[in-house]
Amino acid sequence: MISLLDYGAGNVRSLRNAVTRLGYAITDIRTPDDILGAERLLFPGVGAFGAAMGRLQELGFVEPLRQYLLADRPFLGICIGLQCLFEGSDESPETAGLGVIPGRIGRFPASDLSVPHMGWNGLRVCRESSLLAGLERDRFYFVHSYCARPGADNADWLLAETDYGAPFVSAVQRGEVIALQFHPEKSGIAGLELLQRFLTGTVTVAPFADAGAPAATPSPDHARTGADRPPTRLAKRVIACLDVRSNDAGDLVVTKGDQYDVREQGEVRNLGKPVDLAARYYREGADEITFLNITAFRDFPLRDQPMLEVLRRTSEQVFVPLTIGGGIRAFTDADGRDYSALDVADEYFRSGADKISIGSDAVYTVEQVRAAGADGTSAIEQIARRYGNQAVVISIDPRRVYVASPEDTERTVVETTIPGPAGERFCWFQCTVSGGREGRDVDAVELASICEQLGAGEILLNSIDRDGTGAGFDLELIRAVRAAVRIPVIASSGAGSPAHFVEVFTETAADAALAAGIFHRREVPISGVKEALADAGVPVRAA
Ligand code: 1PR
Repeated sequence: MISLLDYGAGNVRSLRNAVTRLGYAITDIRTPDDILGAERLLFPGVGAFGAAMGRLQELGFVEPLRQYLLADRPFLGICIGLQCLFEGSDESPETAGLGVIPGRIGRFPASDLSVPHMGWNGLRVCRESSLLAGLERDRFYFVHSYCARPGADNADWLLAETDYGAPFVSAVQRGEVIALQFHPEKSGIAGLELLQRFLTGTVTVAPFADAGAPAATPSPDHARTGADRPPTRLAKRVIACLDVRSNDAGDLVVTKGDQYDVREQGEVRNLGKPVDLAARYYREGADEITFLNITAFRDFPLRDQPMLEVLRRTSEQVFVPLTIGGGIRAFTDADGRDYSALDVADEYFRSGADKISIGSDAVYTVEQVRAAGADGTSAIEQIARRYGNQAVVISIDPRRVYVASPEDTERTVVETTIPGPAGERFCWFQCTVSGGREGRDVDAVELASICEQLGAGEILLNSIDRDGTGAGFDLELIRAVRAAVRIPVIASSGAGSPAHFVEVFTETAADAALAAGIFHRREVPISGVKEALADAGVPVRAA
């Protein structure tokens, strides 16, 4: 029997789906006694450290959980579920952790690395464990801004470490108690394999004393047999994007526009069925899948049951991160009932999304913040507070506006190598709303920067000029936005060949690249993109 400690603070549907897919039934922990009665306990932490520990306190779970752990009973903690095992965290300094592992969790320091650490990274396994045997070369999906560092005080727990700047603790194990900083339920086949090993209860680990470096080395590296292996590297992500809408016959289809015009001879282009295509991209090695409900700006997404059903069915068979965008905003329905953007996001998360993406509403929010400051009520702030920053993606739909001189506008201007129609050498990137139909007086650089301050965790950077053209990504746009934020940036729009992916990763600091048309039309397989990247020395997760 598998017991799930879902303390109701966020989205654990992905983990439920993964466990169910592996053929196990889940029982939910509802009372403190359920913890002590559990046979195998899964603790998927979501949200912030303080919120997670606070919730455990409220529910009376802290003491039984400590007892369970100290009795060396089967336990798998994930992400915050690892961090809570420590004494405390700089994320919520006033809140005590479970204190089973000595030491504190700290934030990734300021550097030129994006934070959150988001995406697929490797493990340096520090001791023999059947949990990770044969998986040492795989990459796993991480998303976190805080981490534990390996040191003498946690050496007897350290199972694997990962590099992002300095090494951090990516897995711990002592006896039956295991915790992972990464998400096995979002880590494709390797992640499912690891989860299966825990669920079947066959995991053994070499004791601390067996694993050490020669006893003559009295350093904190004592147990770190992996410390001499090459550093791990965060892979650049390749994302498949599915723009979804109803066609004129009312069927939900994947479509793709040319500069956002999805009609061909009057008809909405139909490039396939959303669930089937997403499953295909998962099998072919996409690192993430993104759905954009592209007409949700005019229809109320909670009415769009087929779209929610697409998400549910996809999340049951796709075990990499799933993002959904479209229509996340406050809404009043025909009966006068009010819904907040958070209500819409809640439903998307409940249906299987790991992240949501906000387009038009982010532009209106930035206009308001510019005029009156932030007041904590925007969709970005509300959703980040409940689900964590990493769950909030901002989708920007900019279009170039050329100016003769930077003085001609108050917006952020770049000098461009692609002159405008009248030979202009400067441009700014104007944000649009409603699927590119309306331009606003906000530029992409300012938008990204303000959204980061409000709590967004990632930027999905489209380009209406390049969308569907196959002419390559807009490198000038990507550089300008990338330089303004520390959160990850996904380059989107214009991919026409594997060389374009190589270009965007070697000539900008984009963290991920997203494409639609070339994958839908089977012009290039995802594996072809990854091979080209690997040949160019760009770190990628093998397809
Ligand atoms: O404004 O919060 O309701 O969100 C609407 C979302 O739908 C936004 O994320 C917006 O980007 C998207 N959207 C709206 N209309 C369109 C359209 O095409 N008519 N799709 C649209 C934008 C952008 C990418 C695309 C890449 C790669 N699609 O996702 O797939 O440009 O394409 P390519 O590789 O073929 O060049 P809200």
